[in-house]
Amino acid sequence: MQARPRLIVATRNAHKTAEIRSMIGDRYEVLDATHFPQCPEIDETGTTFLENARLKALGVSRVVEGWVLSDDSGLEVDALGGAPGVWSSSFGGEEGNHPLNNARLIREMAGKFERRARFRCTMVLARSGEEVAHFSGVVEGRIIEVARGSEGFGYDPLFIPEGYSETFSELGEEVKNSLSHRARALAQVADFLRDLSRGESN
Ligand code: ITT
Repeated sequence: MQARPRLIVATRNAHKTAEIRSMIGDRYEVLDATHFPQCPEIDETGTTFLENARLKALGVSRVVEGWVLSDDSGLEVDALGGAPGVWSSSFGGEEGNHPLNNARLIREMAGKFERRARFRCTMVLARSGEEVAHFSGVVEGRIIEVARGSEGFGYDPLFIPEGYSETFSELGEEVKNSLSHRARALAQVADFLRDLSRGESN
């Protein structure tokens, strides 16, 4: 079997890496920033998903060889004017603390009739410190009042995708990875890389 090309995900979020690996791990050897001690901590100082995705992809691709893919993602809730959005990871007051984030979301949504929300994911593909392309994916849905389910991560126990009656956490990995914001962005990345490698071999 031919060796799979390496795709380095510019993240330290093990859940993101696991989802990306489960979606394209048959075609790419998926590694992340935790495999490369030279990867810097990247301050996400942007005010859009694209700005932050660029900071992460370029920061890592300056110090690691090969294809680097970043993922900046978050939840936009209509009744909260699009919050937590770019600040999804620290909504509860502490970076990456999912229980605190979910507790704040439940509090802020208490008694609200308008429950529409969406997950958004922006990915930047980079190489040698240069952006090559960017992609984005969205999944529409709604926020429920009490967390349900045990799979996934982040806001998954509070989010029901459109067309379903269970949360991402209840639906589980296979269903989530067939329709999520991340799956939709990643499908475009995979098409882009496939077209590129076909072009190179012609
Ligand atoms: P990296 O920056 O290292 O990639 P991170 O978790 O800080 O990891 P982001 O800055 O992109 O990543 O923040 C994403 C946050 O949005 C994440 O912490 C969750 O709170 C939420 N989120 C993103 N995708 C999600 C998903 O598929 N399911 C549930 N919550 C998600």
